[in-house]
Amino acid sequence: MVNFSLEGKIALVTGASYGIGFSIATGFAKAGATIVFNDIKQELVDKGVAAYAAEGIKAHGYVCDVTDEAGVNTMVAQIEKEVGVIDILVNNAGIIKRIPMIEMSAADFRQVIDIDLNGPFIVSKAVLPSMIKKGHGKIINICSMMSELGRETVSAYAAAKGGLKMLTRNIASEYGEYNIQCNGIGPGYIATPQTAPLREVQADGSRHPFDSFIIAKTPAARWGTPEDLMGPAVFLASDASNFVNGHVLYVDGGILAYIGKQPK
Ligand code: NAP
Ligand code: GCO
Repeated sequence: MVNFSLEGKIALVTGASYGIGFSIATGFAKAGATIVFNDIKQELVDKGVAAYAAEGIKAHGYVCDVTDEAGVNTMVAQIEKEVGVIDILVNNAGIIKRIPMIEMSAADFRQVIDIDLNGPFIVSKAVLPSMIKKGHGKIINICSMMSELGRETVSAYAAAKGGLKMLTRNIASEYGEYNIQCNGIGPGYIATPQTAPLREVQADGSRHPFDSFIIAKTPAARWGTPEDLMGPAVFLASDASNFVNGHVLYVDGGILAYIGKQPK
């Protein structure tokens, strides 16, 4: 019997007050899971709790920075006490800095690596011992097109997301024998606040050149929506994917399959 249900499961989605994390958590709740999320500021957590409530979801929100190891350990212990042992972790919190590499400071580079790569390491490390004890667990790392491809201005982000793909494979390799599956989701270009600057309407009312570029580069001929990630995330969080491990599922409207349009 194929089982996509998340009934009785507890899911922690990091950085999920809005955007991709919010949609993934909402998909999980609709499949039966209890939702826990964190964000760096109290006001964002409050906004997140209210946004989940508007969807009919009672979410448990915590203030925590994923780069703060002691803070993450405290949060995970608190979640275990107040909600229960985490069955599903989604490492979603992330940032991007779009700066040409030769102009980027090492401090900026380090900050992106810290949040986008060290963060998933720290949070995964905190939840794994209880997953091992419980005899099952699902970790989903939110990767990127930049886990496979490069482009101008995103050197730190590409390095972090490429690293996250390999961290995914390594967690799968190291903890697969404990019935823990660690997989990635590689979203294509998704319309969220993170990509809003790339879609800004120009002064003359025309589309941002990057916006037109992405439409032409995507066989689906559109930007993705956070909701496009719900089904793939539920699959990777459920028993339906129990023999899928160390895989990155690209949800990109076909970008990685496509050589691109011939210029007119
Ligand atoms: P977003 O709209 O910017 O949301 C990211 C969330 O992470 C925000 O709530 C943010 O809080 C939080 N966050 C940032 N730093 C954090 C930290 N140190 N600790 C805890 N939370 C933190 O981004 P999104 O577009 O939904 O992206 C979510 C994930 O998908 C990211 O990992 C991103 O790289 C990845 N992704 C996005 C796309 C896309 O096209 N949008 C494509 C592929 C992958 P603040 O608001 O306080 O910063
Ligand atoms: C960029 C974008 C991307 C996307 C995404 C693609 O500037 O190229 O922000 O990196 O957010 O990660 O999958």
